[in-house]
Amino acid sequence: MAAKTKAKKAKSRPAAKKSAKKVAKLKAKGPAAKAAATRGLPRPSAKPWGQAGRALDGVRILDFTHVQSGPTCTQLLAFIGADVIKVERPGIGDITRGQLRDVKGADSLYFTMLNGSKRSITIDSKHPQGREILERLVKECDVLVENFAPGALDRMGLTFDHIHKLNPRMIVASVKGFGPGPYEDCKVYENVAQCAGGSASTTGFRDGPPLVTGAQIGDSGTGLHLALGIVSALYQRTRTGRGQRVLCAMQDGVLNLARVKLRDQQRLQHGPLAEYSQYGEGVPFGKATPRAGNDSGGGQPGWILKCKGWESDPDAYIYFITQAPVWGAICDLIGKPEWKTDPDYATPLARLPRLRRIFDTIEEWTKTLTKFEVMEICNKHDIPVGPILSMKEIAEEPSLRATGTVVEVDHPTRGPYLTVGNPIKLSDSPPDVRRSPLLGEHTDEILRKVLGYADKEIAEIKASGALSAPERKAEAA
Ligand code: CAO
Repeated sequence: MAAKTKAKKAKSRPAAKKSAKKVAKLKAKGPAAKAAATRGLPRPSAKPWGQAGRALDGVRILDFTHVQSGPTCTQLLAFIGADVIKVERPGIGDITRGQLRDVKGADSLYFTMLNGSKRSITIDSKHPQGREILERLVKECDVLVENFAPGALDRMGLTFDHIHKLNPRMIVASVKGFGPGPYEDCKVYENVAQCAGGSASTTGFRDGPPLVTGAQIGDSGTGLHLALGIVSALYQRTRTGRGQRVLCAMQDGVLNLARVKLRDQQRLQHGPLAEYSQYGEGVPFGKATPRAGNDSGGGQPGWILKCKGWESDPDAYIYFITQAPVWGAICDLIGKPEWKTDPDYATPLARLPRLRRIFDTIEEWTKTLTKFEVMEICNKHDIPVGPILSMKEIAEEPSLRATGTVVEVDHPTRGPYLTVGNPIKLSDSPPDVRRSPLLGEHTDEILRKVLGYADKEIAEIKASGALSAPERKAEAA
């Protein structure tokens, strides 16, 4: 039977081929072939670059985030065109509005620098009418982003199942401290994540305690991961038509950024880590990846070296990388041309046990020049170096202003302030960097224009106390 079928198939193959060709020919003329050629995409826009809207135009985000991790994510999405509606607790708002205040009565820089380009609505999510408004917002938005403590969203009645019933297209994106496991119920802040994600144990000097870094890899780092998860889910939704959950745990985010240290943990089983300076200093390795001071994390040794003025300027330093291909140029610059041929220094492998001596010698040279002079000279020879820039220098750097990485915006109560604009440059989506909203600044606008409430209904909602702080609620009652 099987043989018969095979024979039949073999016989009919040329005919099938012919008819397939025919279909293909016919199809080539039809709309399906056109679609296949363009993969379902519209024709390339003929509009000039930057005038075809923004990347996330038309995406509306229900922003239930607070503090830093979640707001980093939604601010970035706002910069690339999403309409971000930040829901805040009446009277209080995001707790950071009042934290680390520098101008009396004005929203702090902590808040303003993480909530630009958003709209703010105040809703008491535990008030029955507040709940109702929230549910209407769920139906009108594409993505809900939150970073409450575990369980808080469910306690508001907004379980994923309920949200999915209200709006099956909605993407529900969350930052939590830990993923499922023994710590999933814990509240987590930046430094907790840096410690639990493996960063702190590998940062600092060998003879000192673990250190946290100034870059907010736990909060802002996880916010960035979440933003990628959201745009991925939005893209998948264009095929499936349905939303999904996106979860980023801060521990996972930090570990992802510290992956080279997990790499080293595994290498350690096969012998000492020769590029760590402790190898050259003859200090034995323990069982875990050690703190590496300012050693480079890659295969090209580097260290931070003093520059002219280091005695009084805490930032007169430069990061210097002894990249192998430019070793000869380094030797010439520092007045050690003989190292180019000396077998103790000529190859990267020979240099590894002598890194301390090498960097001390280079430092003798860098100390005679400012960090910018070292940078200028080294760049001419393709030697990778990086000046230690203070935040003052960064704030004043004209090139960062010119690219929109540092942006000055005006604010009605605090006046002009600097913020970090969009670090992701899209050639056809100009960034939309605006000041942060005042608490509840857009409440009426959102109720009216997004949710379609009439003036009379808005007055009734206000009287119910669903949009006001407890004192005002008592008055309303
Ligand atoms: N109306 C009424 N209640 C509201 C509200 C609103 N508009 N918005 C928030 N709330 C309520 C929540 O419902 C919650 O109440 P319950 O605990 O009664 O359910 C409460 O406010 C506060 O939520 P929270 O527990 O998230 O806030 P917290 O200040 O105690 O904790 C934090 C802060 C960051 C530790 C915690 O939110 C958390 O662990 N988040 C996840 C990890 C994270 O993002 N950390 C980074 C923070 S940045 O360093």
